[in-house]
Amino acid sequence: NLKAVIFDLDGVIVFTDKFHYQAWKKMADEMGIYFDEVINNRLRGVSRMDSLEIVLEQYEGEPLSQEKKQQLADRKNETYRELLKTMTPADVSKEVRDTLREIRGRGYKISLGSSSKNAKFILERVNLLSAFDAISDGTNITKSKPEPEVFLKGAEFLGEKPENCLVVEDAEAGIEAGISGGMKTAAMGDAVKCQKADYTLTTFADLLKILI
Ligand code: B16
Ligand code: MG
Repeated sequence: NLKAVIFDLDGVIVFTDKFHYQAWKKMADEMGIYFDEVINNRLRGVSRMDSLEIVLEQYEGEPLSQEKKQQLADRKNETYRELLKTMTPADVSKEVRDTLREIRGRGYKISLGSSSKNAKFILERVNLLSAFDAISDGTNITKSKPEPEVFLKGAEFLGEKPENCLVVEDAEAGIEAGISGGMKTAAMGDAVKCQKADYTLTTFADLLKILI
């Protein structure tokens, strides 16, 4: 008895991982820290400050103060936001737009469930804010995925019980968050290989086979 769908943003609706990569890479290069695509993959669904800690695993200098870490995270975010400004509605596929509209047309409510503090900015850039009935993102949580907080808030904002919600995720941490929140889960992209989700999506439109 699914009644609502909670979508992750990066890796599901839009693909901003390349911008995260470029922004972290710039910060890492400036600090003389090794950074590559494999490390970038570990940042999927992880909050900004937790991501920084992963990037700093390769740092060989003196321990950094909390203030310095905040500066590094802010610097990365400035670069990232500059890159986000290049996004337009063309960065969301017709498949995603049509599927979201169809899901709503079938009577399901739709929430975002993203770790990002830039989620609204991104949805505005790609003109998709109105496709969502609620937004739960990095600005309304204290614990990041795999903690279920971001999805529980999404369900609460929609007025739905967690067990009636389907979480759509591309990160293993996100699937774990959905499971521990008592929700049904659907995996896309990178999250498919962990084999923990209730459903596997080959394409975004596959959702229409689950949400009948
Ligand atoms: P920000 P999601 C996540 O978005 C990204 O996958 C992750 O790489 C990023 O560190 C996190 O948002 C925080 O983003 O720095 O913009 O607050 O997949 O949960 O939509
Ligand atoms: Mg994601």
